[in-house]
Amino acid sequence: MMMAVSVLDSLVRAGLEHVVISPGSRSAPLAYALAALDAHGVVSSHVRIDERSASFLALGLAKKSATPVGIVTTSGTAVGELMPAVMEAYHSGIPLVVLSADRPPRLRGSGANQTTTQPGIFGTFVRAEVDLTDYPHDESGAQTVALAHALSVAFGKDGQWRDNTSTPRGPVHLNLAFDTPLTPPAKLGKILTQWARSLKDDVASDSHPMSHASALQVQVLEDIPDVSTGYKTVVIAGDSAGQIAQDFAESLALPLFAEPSAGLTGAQNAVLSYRALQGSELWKSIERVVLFGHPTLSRPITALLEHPSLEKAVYTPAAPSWFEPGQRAEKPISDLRELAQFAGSTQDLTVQGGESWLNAWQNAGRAVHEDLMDEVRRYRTTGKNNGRAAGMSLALSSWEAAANNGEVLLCGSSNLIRDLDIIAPWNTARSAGQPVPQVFASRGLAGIDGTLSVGAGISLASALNGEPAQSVRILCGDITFLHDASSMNIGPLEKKPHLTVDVLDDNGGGIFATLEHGQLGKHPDFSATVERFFTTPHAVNLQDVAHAFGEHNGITVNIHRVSSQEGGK
Ligand SMILES: Cc1ncc(C[n+]2csc(CCOP(=O)(O)OP(=O)(O)O)c2C)c(N)n1
Repeated sequence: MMMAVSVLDSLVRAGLEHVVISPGSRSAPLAYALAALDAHGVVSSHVRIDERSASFLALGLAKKSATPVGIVTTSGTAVGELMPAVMEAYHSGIPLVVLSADRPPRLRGSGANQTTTQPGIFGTFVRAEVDLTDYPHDESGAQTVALAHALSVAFGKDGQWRDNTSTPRGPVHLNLAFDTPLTPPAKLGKILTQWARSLKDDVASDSHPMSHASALQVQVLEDIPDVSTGYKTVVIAGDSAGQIAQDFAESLALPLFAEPSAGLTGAQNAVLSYRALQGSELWKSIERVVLFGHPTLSRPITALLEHPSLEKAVYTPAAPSWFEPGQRAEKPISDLRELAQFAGSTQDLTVQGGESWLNAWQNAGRAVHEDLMDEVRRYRTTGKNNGRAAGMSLALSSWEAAANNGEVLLCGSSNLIRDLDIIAPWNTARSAGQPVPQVFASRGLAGIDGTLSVGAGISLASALNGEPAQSVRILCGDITFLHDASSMNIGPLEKKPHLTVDVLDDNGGGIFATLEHGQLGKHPDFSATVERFFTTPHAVNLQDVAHAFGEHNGITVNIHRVSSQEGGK
């Protein structure tokens, strides 16, 4: 019990606000301590049966709150269930603190029930780990040091608890060995209450030096130098680039290619439907590329960033989580002034016809976007699904609903985020006056797993101390929805998220039709293989699935069916 209390105490003092827990006996000391903290409003706890759902819920909570979130599990396979979310968190730099309960060392390897090798189980996917077998009594102090290190990594701090930008943020693993008895003696109830109360006072009085967790890096553009050079430069804003990408592009009059989850709040420099301009004279005339964030959505952007004759730079204000040093072609630049010198200013640069570099791009993008909007309008009036018209139509509706209703938009992986990428109305007359919605996506590894749970986490991040849940709209395909359907199982004692899920049901993984398999699937020798092994049609009534989990779990599901008569698959 002492270890559970000590570890949670340190985490709360460091800034932990949310903990997700799944039931189990070995983790009982953590559960009882956590219950006391929850009852006194020190942390917000969330209970989920399925550890995979629990871990993606934690991922969503951490994504939105930009601070570490705890996940408590019992021993055995329960710990392994966390792997996908831990992998995603590692690659997208999201801080999670895994607290796995374990048997004491003398029982490990002995065939004891529900006992396996938990230390090191996450391999390279955690930024720090510690096996707490004797904490806080360990005489050598090594476990205390290792725990302090893991906490500092999770909270983005160095050993002196100053902001640390040299280690990437990400998940850490605390393995806690608990011996019997696993339940607190009855008299401990009062002591746990006192502890929770005093911890609440301490955290509220803000006196402890560890109480400020550094939020994930927010960069502000200040005094960009006068840049006299001019190159035909474009700025790419990949996932989690942040508003700095737009500010940078604006200050140098550069066109901006922004992915939906770039994290922009305004996008005056955005080029609509930018990827459709690949192959144009403008595209061919690009000389330099500046990258913010992690781009994953399109082959034109991948090709641009791999182009051997272009000069490329990537903005790295802190150690990035999404690539290893030396593994990318772009020059890493951490200083914005140096980056501005690299990019050059296009204020005075004109292209053929006398247009400015920026206007030429924005006009070309607008023209393509208008054509795509014609396809969307045609689909909406006739039901004819030409190409990705149905996907673009739904993506646009979800974006506009999110913008108008003040919802956060979460995009699942696969086609729809790419449809949104090409149809996003960043700065059109139609979107004038509309706020840009906050958009998230799990682009670390672009898995189709955990999407509903991540959405619930984003929604519940604000639900501290009785605050209402944030409205979140999820845009996803039918397979993505089914993959995580069991995350709609939210118990009656739990805080409810506020979710609307827009599902495009095209009866399988439509993305494969857009990849090489689509062509092969037309060949009689391969069509059955492609359908069964890639598309995976499901024959499930998705609305029934949603209903099965109950009307009162805070989730509304809208199914948008695309049948083959409409030109779908
Ligand atoms: C966890 C995981 N498993 C498998 C994949 C490979 N994959 C990518 S997209 C996709 C199909 C998604 O189908 P759906 O959600 O219906 O979206 P659509 O392709 O129709 O847009 C699959 C299986 C993945 N990205 N992640």
